[in-house]
Amino acid sequence: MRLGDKCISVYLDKVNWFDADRKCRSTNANLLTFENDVERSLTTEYLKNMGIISKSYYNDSIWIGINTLGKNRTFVQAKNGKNPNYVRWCTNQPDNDNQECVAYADFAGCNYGYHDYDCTSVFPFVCETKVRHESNYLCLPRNNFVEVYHET
Ligand SMILES: [Ca+2]
Repeated sequence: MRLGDKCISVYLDKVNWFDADRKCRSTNANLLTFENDVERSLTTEYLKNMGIISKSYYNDSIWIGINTLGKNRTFVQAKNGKNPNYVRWCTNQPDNDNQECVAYADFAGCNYGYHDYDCTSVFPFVCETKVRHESNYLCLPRNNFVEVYHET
């Protein structure tokens, strides 16, 4: 069974939220947002194996495609302005009116969740696209995307 239905591409260079969002859009993708807890767990394990977001520390984060820019503390998906389907905040997050972008980390004992953070800070990031069922290749271009799914 396929879970997540997504292709992801991991960028290790640390950039601010705006540059991460721009880079994903330039490849016809979007910054990562989790649709459910299974997808979150699978992706987290993959990223930990790559050696990112493996430390229990707010600064070992990746960017998430959710922000509250111009939204007066309502957090919406950057790709469509809609409320996220799934949100998992870390303890006591979001906590700061000056922090308008969302990052993901093993932060303050939350065992991986979202926290609001300064958009101009720099983190690695992950772009996502839908799996292309109409193609022989589920994730194109093959050198940019890996297929994230789970066989049962
Ligand atoms: Ca915060």
